[in-house]
Amino acid sequence: MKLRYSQTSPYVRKVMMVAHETGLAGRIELVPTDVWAPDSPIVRDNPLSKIPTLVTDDGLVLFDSPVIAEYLDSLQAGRRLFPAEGPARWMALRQQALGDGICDACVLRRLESLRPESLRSADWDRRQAMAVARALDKLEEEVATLPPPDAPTIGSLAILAALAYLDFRFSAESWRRGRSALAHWFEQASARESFRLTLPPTE
Ligand SMILES: N[C@@H](CCC(=O)N[C@@H](CS)C(=O)NCC(=O)O)C(=O)O
Repeated sequence: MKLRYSQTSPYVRKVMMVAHETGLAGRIELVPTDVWAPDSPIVRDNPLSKIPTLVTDDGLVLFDSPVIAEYLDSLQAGRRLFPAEGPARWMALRQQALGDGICDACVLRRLESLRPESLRSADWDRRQAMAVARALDKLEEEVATLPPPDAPTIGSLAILAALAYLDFRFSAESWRRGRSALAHWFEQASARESFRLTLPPTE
């Protein structure tokens, strides 16, 4: 399998955590891909021009990260990261959506901050920052429903990737302030090997 990736993408990180948790990392050839480069080869595989993009051994091209993550999970015989059915499945998918949604808002903020100053919208930035703050407050409120460190699901991996992205790109904003239960959960859950093996570069 081939994964178009970048080391700084939180969606790639989630997928790579899944790859490590499922024991599949060794079967994935990593192809560094700059989606912003003119003529980026990503569009040959993914018309949406986004990473992560996975090309399976059968030549099927999969995107986006929830689809890739579920595909990898389907290849393994061990404990599933995507619960098969019932309330456990909906909770894991909801948690994944919350984690991915935090990443969506953060990535939009980051892109906005890279635009020329005269084109930036403070209102737009505030709207995304508020979405992140509300999502974090929701996680603090629901922390008892988050999977324990020794039984990860796609939900906990997505939330780990999102919180780590906040540390990576928005550390000055101190997401832990007023959210001590979530901070404690993160501290425990981020001790997993799959998290440590997927750290972004130090810039
Ligand atoms: N919903 C997608 C989001 C992926 C995404 O936005 N990736 C960013 C990198 S962090 C990207 O490739 N952006 C390029 C673009 O938006 O054109 C997923 O979960 O895979």
